[in-house]
Amino acid sequence: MSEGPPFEKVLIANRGEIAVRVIRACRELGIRSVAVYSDADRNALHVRYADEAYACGPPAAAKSYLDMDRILSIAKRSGAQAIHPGYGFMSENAEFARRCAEAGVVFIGPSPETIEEMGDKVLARQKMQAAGVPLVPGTTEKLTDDEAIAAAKEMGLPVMVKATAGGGGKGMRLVEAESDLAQSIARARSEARASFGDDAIYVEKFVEQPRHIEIQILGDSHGNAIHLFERECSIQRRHQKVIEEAPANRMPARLREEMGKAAVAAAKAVGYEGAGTCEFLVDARDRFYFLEMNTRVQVEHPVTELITNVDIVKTGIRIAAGQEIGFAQSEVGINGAALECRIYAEDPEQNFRPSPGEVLVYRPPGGPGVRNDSGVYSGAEVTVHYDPMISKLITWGRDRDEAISRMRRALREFVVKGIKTSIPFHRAVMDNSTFLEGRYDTSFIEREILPSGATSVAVDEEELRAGVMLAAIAALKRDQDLAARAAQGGGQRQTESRWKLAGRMRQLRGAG
Ligand code: MV4
Repeated sequence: MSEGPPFEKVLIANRGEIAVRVIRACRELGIRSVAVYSDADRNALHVRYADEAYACGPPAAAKSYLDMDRILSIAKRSGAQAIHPGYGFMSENAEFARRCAEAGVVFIGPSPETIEEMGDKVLARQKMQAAGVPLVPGTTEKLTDDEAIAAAKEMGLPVMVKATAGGGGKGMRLVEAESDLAQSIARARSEARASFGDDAIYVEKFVEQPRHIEIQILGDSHGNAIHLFERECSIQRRHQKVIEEAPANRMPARLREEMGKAAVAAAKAVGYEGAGTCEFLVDARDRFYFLEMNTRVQVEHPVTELITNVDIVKTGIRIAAGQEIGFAQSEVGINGAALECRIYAEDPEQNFRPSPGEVLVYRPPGGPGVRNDSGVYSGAEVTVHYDPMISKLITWGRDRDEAISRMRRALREFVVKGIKTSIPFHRAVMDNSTFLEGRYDTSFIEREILPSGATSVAVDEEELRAGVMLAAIAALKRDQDLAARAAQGGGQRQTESRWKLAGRMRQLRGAG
């Protein structure tokens, strides 16, 4: 394939590791890259890697990375032919995609119509139902309060009341008792109104202890669509993914095939162009249900890249330039296994409180099977203005055990000083027997590691945090002291005992 560079110049409307990732793809494709940076990011890594960089405003994202006029004017000024939005920021903003088109700049991603349709979760459910994709049982219309209550009673509790404009866990409520329906609906609506300016809701049957398995898709403007198999993203904390892997655990060939087919049908149903993801819930009986489609490159795309040898970001850029995907479904297979640990500038011992500051020492791991996608370096500043993820540590192995051994080894090599990070947390997970057996679901962190996991679904989050956190922090401190004393006596290393507190956490919770 010697088609020449798909574009001459691309603007990356993002920051951090994903901006770096896109710049790398551009470099390999022979495309000049244009970075934008807020005042807080003057010295950021993505600025150093790009061919050109332009200031785009003050630190607050709303006034810089989210300022459409400003970003589009920089695109014009720099002569960029296309804009890559990365993830977050304007990546799923249909208005921005539309404005790019009006300005004669290619938006690297699906059409504004697709973004809009998939952003409206009820419209997405209608589309997917028509395409024969299995949905979580529930409603496919926006409902009045009375309709929602009637629908919930008919399908039987527990149910999830979800904001149509939501997604990713925002604006949803678990309702377990009929007597709570009215109040939960009211709360879901007011949350949705505050977050999205839209209080429409729908109702789904609650899927108990589901696994979160998603399928990477690629579609092009020539009508081709394929999938790149699945990722398992069940390890989440308050709807933030923490560890992802590919392929998924406990994935019978039949389920894999059916989910792949469903994802391709979904892509075709919306004429999907670019890289996207179909999110599914998989229940204990291996039934799968479409949850939502993410119309962007995802944080965890590298695990798929490592097992399929497909460069998802480069392929997305080529597709946006009108090229074909360039390979067929039959040419894509699964080779080995990959894991990703998201490393945050957070203190895992202080309820994952943000830990901004200067990265005094940054010494990332390397060696066989290790990839580190990062936006920081020694001397970089982690500010409070943006997402605190500083690095994605990804390992590959011929099988899951090898990927885990490499992750354990890489986490041990990783040195970050000046800020606290979630590295110790990841080290603990790599020794957790439930994780090692691959027998976890979305309640993993809540059950095995911490009391403050995905609790918004099951319990009132504020209440839980207020009461249990104080007790839990005290418990952590006690354990730390014990571990420190043991270490002094030539005993075990501290990090090994700190997290094995699930039993105590449960006790505390029961007592609270
Ligand atoms: C659900 C569910 C159970 N049943 N919907 C959370 C994020 C958002 N994308 C949808 N989510 C869920 N929707 C029904 N009908 C459970 C979750 C859920 C979850 C999903 C994926 C990964 C982690 C999760 C943690 C808690 C709840």
